[in-house]
Amino acid sequence: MNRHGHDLDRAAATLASAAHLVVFTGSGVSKESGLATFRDVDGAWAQYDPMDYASPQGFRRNPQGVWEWYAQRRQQMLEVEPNPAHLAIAALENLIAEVTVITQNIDGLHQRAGSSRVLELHGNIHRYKCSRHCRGEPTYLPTPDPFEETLQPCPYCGAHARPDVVWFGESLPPDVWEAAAFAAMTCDAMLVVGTSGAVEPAASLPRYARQHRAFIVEVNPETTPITQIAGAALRGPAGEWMPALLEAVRDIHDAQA
Ligand code: BV8
Repeated sequence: MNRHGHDLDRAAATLASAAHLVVFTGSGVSKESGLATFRDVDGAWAQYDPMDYASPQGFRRNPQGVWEWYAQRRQQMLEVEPNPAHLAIAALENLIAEVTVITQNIDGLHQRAGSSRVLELHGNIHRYKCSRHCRGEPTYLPTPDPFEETLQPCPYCGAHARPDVVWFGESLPPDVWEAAAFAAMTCDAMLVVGTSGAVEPAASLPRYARQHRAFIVEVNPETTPITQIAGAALRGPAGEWMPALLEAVRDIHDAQA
C-alpha cells in the first residue's frame, strides 16, 4: 500500500478542511471483523438466496429458517469486535466538527467502536419487533437470547417476532432515510467505505452528495458504480486504509495547530 499516494493526500486534505463529513458504509467495513459481505464470492448471498432469507415473502414461507439465519448472524456479530476501520471512523470525530455515519449494516459495530451519530438505513439485528405491528409500526419486543434458535411469538398478539431489519421490498424507516438524505445533500465530503453500491435507495446517497458538490472518497479493494463519481479512491481493505487516512488527517491538523 503506497502510504503517500496522491489519492490519500487528496482525501486527507479534503477531510481536514471539511466541516461536515458523512461516512457511508456497507458490509465491507465489517469484513475485517470477520463478518461475511453479501456479494463477494464468499459472501452470504453465495449460500443464501436473499429472496428466501431477506424478504417478507421468504419469512412468510419459512419463518423458522429465517429466524435461525438471523440468530446465527446475531451470535457472530456479538462475538466479533470492531476492526481498525470502525475505530478510525469513530476517531475522525476528534478531528472533524461534524461526522455522520450512514450505514447499511445491521451489526451495531460502528456504535461499539464509539461513533456517536449512526444512521442505520437497514435496521439493527439486535432489535426485534412484532411482524404484525400489533401496537403500531414498529412494535418493538424484548430482544430474545441470541442463542434462542426457535422462532418466538409476539408476547402481545402471538404473531411471529422478527428482527428489526429492512428486507427487500420493504421501505426504509422514513425518519432515518430523511436524515440520511439530508446529511448526504448538505455534507462537504462523503467517505464511501465497503459497499458495492448495489442496493437502492441507499446506493443513491453518494450521487446526492456529488450533485450537491461534496467530494467523494471511495475505500474499497474493488471498483464500483460509485468509483466514477469519486474524487479519490483508496483501493484496498478498509482496515488498512482507514487508519492511514486518519493519520494523514491528523498530520494536517497538527501542522495547522
Ligand atoms: C425499497 C437486510 C421501496 C438486512 C438488506 C423489486 C421489488 C422491491 C424492491 C426492489 C425490486 N427491485 C429492486 C428493488 C429495490 C431493492 C434493491 O435495491 N434491490 C437490488 C438488489 C437490485 N431495494 C429494496 O427493496 C429496498 N427497499 O426499495 O423500498 C419499496 C417499498 C415497497 C415496495 C417496493 C419498493 C430495501 C433494501 C434493503 C435490503 N436489505 N439487508 C440484512 O440482513 O443485512 S440488503 C443488503 O445489501 C445489506 O443491507 C447490505 O448492506 C446491502 C448492500 O450491500 P453491501 O453492504 O454493499 O455489501 P456487498 O456484499 O454488496 O458489497 C461489499 C463491498 O465491500 C464490495 O464492494 C467489496 O469489494 C467490498 N469489500 C470487501 N472487503 C472489503 C471491502 N471494502 C473494504 N474493506 C474490505 N476489507
